[in-house]
Amino acid sequence: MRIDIISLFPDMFTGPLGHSILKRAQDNNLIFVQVTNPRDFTYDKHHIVDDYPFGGGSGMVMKPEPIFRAVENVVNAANSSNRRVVLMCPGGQPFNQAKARELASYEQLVLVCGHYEGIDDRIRQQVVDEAVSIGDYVLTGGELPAMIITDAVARMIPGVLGANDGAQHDSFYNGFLEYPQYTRPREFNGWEVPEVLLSGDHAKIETWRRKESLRATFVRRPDLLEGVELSPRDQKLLQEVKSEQAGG
Ligand code: 4GY
Repeated sequence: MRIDIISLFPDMFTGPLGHSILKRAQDNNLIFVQVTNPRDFTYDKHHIVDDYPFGGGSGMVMKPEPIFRAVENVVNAANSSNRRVVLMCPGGQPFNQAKARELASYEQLVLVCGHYEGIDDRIRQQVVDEAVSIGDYVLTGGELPAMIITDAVARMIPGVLGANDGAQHDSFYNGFLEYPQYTRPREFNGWEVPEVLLSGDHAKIETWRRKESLRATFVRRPDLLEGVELSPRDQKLLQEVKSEQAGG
């Protein structure tokens, strides 16, 4: 997969893209990520990328031509019709795990980062396929959202998390929160690891994990259980959780 980020501040991305799993994924050619600066697509002497808003008002608006040319350039470079041009915008579709999976299915993603008071709306109308929001708050630019989307999308690509593909085991992959994890030592400060995890009984461990996944969801994010069709086994486990939570 190829991810093109259109941003006036390419240096902001060197940290997140240059470390850990995203770095390894790029080194292994599982993803190709490139940041393109619209300022490199200005032809005037001062490389102007923003201007005053028509109709008046405070702040500056990003001019359409540099963004248009930057997108055109990366679209031509990828030469794939299987692409999505996505605008980072608080008014967009909510970004969640389902959206990450959807975006991971494209050969090319073009993430457009606005800055200042926003971008000329003709870009949104004519160039952008969809706007996406990472949450109901306003940031100073689309750069942090683009990093978040790159991260969440990249880890859906087979091989990015390693050989034993972890994304399938995620909380949210099956719609519930993750069960608790433990590692050595077995006892720390007098705090013990749950006995069942040391039992070696894999069926018992699987049932415990499923139940604790349901418990975490019921306690912390009950909204995720609304309108969900549970298997008979999950219904039984959730009933146990509910009586235990009521009692303790
Ligand atoms: N929230 N989700 C967001 C954002 C900043 C428009 C220029 C968000 O995705 N993007 O806050 N983006 C933009 C907002 C003006 C800065």
